[in-house]
Amino acid sequence: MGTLFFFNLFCGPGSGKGTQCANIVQHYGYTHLSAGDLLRAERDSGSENGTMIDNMIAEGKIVPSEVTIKLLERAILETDNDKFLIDGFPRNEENRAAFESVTGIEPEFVLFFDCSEEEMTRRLLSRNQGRTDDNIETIKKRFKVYMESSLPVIEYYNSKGKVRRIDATKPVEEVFDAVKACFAPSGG
Ligand code: UP5
Ligand code: MG
Repeated sequence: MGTLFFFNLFCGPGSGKGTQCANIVQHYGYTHLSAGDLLRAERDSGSENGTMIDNMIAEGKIVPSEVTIKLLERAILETDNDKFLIDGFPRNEENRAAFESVTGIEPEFVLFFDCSEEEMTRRLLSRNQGRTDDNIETIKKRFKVYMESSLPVIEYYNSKGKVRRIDATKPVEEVFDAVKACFAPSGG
């Protein structure tokens, strides 16, 4: 797959991943790969996996690795860019190990947006983009899955010194200032 530079944004639901990815794309020319957006597009395309993906998202559960990884690989191959930011993936240890063994690539670094559940809930409930998982019942399930399955991945990357933690409770512009500071040392 060649030499790719990529990093992950890996944080709770509603912490502002999508919002900051748009800023990073504009400022640094990365290609944004949102695993959630790819799964929603696959669901809406009438794919044979559509119903399964729809059910998993509505329950806040993690779609099997092979499905998500195939979509990410396809998106990586479809672009000429060699700089990627992967938003909302890997979501559990199995996702991470499978992606690394299939692609042979590891992130340069991982952005971790620290945000309280209260604030994330408030943002999700006021997003108003018609997402089937932005209701209080599913939001609670998403937090549970995040705490149980996703946080261990952050601990793994932390043990490798790859995590850059950002206070994501601040306004969008201030969060982006902190994001930019993370790019500075690596010359990104
Ligand atoms: N907002 C953003 N930043 C703000 C700020 N600093 N101050 C005030 N408001 C702010 O932001 C959410 C809302 O908050 C927006 O209205 C924004 O304006 C405002 P957004 O940037 O959209 O947050 P984001 O972190 O992207 O939230 P999202 O809901 O997309 O995160 P999730 O991780 O829940 O969603 P994702 O799309 O990644 O996954 C959805 C589901 O897909 C998962 O639950 C799972 O079922 C499935 N999935 C998999 O199975 N596998 C995968 O690998 C990925 C997803
Ligand atoms: Mg998002």
